[in-house]
Amino acid sequence: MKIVKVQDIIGTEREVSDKQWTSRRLLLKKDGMGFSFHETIIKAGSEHTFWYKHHLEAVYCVAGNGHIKDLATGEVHEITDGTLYALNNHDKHTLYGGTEDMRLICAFNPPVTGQEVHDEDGAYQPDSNDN
Ligand code: 9YT
Repeated sequence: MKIVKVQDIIGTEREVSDKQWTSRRLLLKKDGMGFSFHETIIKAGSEHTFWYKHHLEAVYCVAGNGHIKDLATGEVHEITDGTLYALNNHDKHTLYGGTEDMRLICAFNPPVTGQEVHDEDGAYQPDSNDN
């Protein structure tokens, strides 16, 4: 059994940030669960376009608020504590931080290795070492 405390991840290589978001990778591919598990903080008022072409992602909001826009349809959905969105079609989307920082719990399939960076499309490349 593994026990992971987010406070032990802060400031390590499992915490990745830019000015407007921070993500803490509680579980990565190397943890052997078949998915990765993250806590992502989206800053109030910020805007992010992501397109996980090679991953499926489920995201559950536990605090704060914001919106998500499906860039294929233009539909916008409110996100508050208790909302989950599932990018079951690798949906390209824009996330908008609301009036308070949004705290999101995310799972990725296949799992993120921790080495990925967002490319110009907001995607992470697939893991090339899939063994
Ligand atoms: C909200 C969201 O899509 N989070 C994804 C995880 C984050 N970009 C990371 O840990 O790489």
